[in-house]
Amino acid sequence: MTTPRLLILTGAGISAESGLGTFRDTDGIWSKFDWQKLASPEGFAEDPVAVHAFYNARRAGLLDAAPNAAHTALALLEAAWVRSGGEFLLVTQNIDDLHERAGSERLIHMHGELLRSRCGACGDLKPCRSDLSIAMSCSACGRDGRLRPHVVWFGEMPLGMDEIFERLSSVTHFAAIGTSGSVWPAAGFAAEAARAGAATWELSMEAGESGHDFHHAVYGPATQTVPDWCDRIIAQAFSGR
Ligand code: BJW
Repeated sequence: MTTPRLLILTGAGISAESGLGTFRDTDGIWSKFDWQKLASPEGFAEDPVAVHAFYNARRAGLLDAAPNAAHTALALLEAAWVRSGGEFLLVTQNIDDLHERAGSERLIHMHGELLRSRCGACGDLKPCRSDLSIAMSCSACGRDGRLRPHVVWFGEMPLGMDEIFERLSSVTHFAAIGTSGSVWPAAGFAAEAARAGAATWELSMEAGESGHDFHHAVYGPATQTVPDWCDRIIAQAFSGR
C-alpha cells in the first residue's frame, strides 16, 4: 500500500488571525508599503535604513503575536500523520515563527526567518530578536553595516528548493493554506503536486491565482477551516490501513 505523503504550503493568511498582516488583501502590507523599496536587494542597497525600520517594526509585532488554532491543528496533524506511518512536510512562505511555537517540527521556511540575521558579506546566520541597524558589525567577519534580515526578497532564490521539489515529485496529498498563489515558485507547487498524482486542496478566504490547480477548495478563516480539514484528511488518508 502506498505511504501517504503530505506536503502543506502555508502563506500569510494562516497568521492573519494572529494579528500579522497579509500582503495583497485590500489593507495588506503591500497596499501601505512599496515592495520594490523594502523587499528587494536593490531597495536595501539604496536605503538600508528604511528596510531595517520596516523589518524592525514587523519583528516587534511578531514577538507580541501568538500561534492560533490553525497553527496548532497543523502541528497536531503532523504528529498524528507521522505516528500513523505517513511522511509529512510543512513548507511556509511566512517569515514568522508561529508554526514552530505551535509545535511543528518538519518545516521549511522557504522565504526565510524574521528572527534571524544574516551577514551579507560572509553569510553568517544568528538569532535576532531585537532591532538591526546599519551601525552594527558582523560578529563572525567583523564587517560593518552588512547585517540584514534573513528573508528572501524578490529576485532572490528561495530556500530549500531542492528538497521541496523532490518531495513534490512523490506527494499523495497537497494543501495550500492562506496564500494568494501570486508569488513564484510557490505558486507552481499545486500544479507540480497534481502532476505527481496528488489530491490537492486550497484553504483560503477565496480562490487564489492558481485556483485551477486544486481539486478541492475550502473557503473561510483558517482558524475555522483548518482544524476540521485536518481531522478529515487524516481519516481519509489512513482509512482501511
Ligand atoms: C486568509 C485569511 C484567513 C486572509 N484565513 N486565509 C513574472 C512572472 C512570474 C514570476 C516572476 C515574474 N517576475 C518576477 C518573478 C519572480 C518573483 C515573483 O513571483 N513575482 C510575482 C509577484 C510576479 N519571485 C521571486 O522573485 C522569488 N524568487 C525567485 O523566483 O527566484 C528564482 C527561482 C527560479 C526557479 C526556481 C526557484 C527560484 C522570491 C520571492 C520572494 C517573496 N518575498 C516576500 C517577502 C518576504 C519577506 C517578508 O515577509 O517581508 O514573501 S513577498 C510576500 O509574498 C512574502 C510572502 O511569503 C509572499 C507570498 O504571499 P502570500 O503568503 O501568498 O500572502 P498574500 O497576502 O498574497 O495572500 C494571503 C492569502 O491569505 C489571500 O489569498 C487571502 O485571501 C488569504 N487570507 N486572511 C485564511 N484569516
